[in-house]
Amino acid sequence: MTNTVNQTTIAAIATPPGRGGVGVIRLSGPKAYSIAQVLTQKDLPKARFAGFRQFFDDQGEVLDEGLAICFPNPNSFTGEDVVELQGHGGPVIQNALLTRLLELGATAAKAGEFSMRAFENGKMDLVQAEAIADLIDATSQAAARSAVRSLQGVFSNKVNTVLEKLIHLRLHVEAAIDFPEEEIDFLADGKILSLLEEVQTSVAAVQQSARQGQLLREGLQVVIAGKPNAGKSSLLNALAGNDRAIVTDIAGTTRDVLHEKISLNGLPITLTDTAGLRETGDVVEKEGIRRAIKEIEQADLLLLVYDLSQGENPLELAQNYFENHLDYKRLILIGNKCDLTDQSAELNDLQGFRHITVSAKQDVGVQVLIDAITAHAGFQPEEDTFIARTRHLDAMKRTQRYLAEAHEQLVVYHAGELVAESLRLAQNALGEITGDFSADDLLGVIFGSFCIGK
Ligand SMILES: Nc1nc2c(ncn2[C@@H]2O[C@H](COP(=O)(O)OP(=O)(O)OP(=O)(O)O)[C@@H](O)[C@H]2O)c(=O)[nH]1
Ligand SMILES: [Mg+2]
Repeated sequence: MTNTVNQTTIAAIATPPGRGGVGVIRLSGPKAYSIAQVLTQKDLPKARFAGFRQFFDDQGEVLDEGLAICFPNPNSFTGEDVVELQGHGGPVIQNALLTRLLELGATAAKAGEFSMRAFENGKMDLVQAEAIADLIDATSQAAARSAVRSLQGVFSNKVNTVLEKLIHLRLHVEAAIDFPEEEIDFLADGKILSLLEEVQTSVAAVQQSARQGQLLREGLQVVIAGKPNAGKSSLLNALAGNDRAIVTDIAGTTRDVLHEKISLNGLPITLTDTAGLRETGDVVEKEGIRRAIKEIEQADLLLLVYDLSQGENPLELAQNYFENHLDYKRLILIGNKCDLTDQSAELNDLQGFRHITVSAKQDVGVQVLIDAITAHAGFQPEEDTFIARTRHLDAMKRTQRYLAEAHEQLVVYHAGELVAESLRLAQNALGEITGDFSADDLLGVIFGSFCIGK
């Protein structure tokens, strides 16, 4: 925590743009009170009490009227002096009020600047600041609930518990190095090794929960591909539960890429329908196929659909089109139109590939497929799942790598100094999650993605 003292006083409209009964403008910084006083031409209300005030322009004309509420530092969202002005929620009046505050010496807040100041002043850590953004952006109840849990510190506490263990371990290692005559004995007595392994296990456990939280936040990209008329669009409709995509018996119906955001067993999914893959001279279709291949390459999971009634070999299809594009672990083969054959809907294995027979049209086997998709993602949200981001998982991966290095240096080489250095790097990587060790550019990236007024 840097505890920087900000000299500027920032202002922003905190409520969403548009019309509403109330519009809130936030002011934060050393001049928040004096600016609000000039604006209202009156003493400010008592701390945390709402006071009715008129808001004046530079000519002494009333711009708007409403409530002013003061939050003195350090007991405010940002930790600075904060004034909230609750006027009427129209874009013109809100902008006029904001312009007036800028005239009086405030600076327009950048995206995420209020949260950044809250972080800098130790009001919350990075995970909690990110959780606010995730809560606001949550697209499902489950995502919102887990964002609240992160905001309340569930994730941060887990990280901090591991950090404490890691620091404790480092103290042991540093002590061993400080007594060179006994260093080897120290390193070999098993205590350090068992502490290290305990830290590795703890990081793995947090990693496992964070992976669930990241899935909840970022969802899974699932792409449907296959030959024309295999029933790809029908499958998208069956999974989405509505008639989103056009279905006809004409081969080559879908030409463009089509995205649909859905939730399967609580897991957010972006489902993508693509043009049927075949050799063609048609320029439009060719472009559609080029785009389809691009989607396939970026998919977390590919559903390769084929028509059971055509007696095709799906593995040939997979090889023809995806040899150079596909990691086969990301593939489920789907035999569609089982209603036209004597096959029943089922999940089985086809030469090591997951294989499911369904009827998209008759909605047979679709739930089996849904379960296979969420199982593929390893999605098993628990009661206390917290929201997490790729950034957090990356930091944990690096932590694990440094811990593994420390383990090797300890067990194989008994090299105390190297163990210590790897552990220091592990601590830095883990500390990045909550912001204990965060570079300024990382902070810029994180807070820059927030919205203004937050
Ligand atoms: N009997 C039966 N017909 C199906 C099934 N699924 C799709 N069809 C039919 O197969 C034809 C093609 O379906 P689509 O969903 O448009 O196939 P597609 O793979 O999207 O085709 P393109 O967009 O042309 O690549 C339509 O006439 C569907 O009604 C099924 O499970 N059973
Ligand atoms: Mg289609």
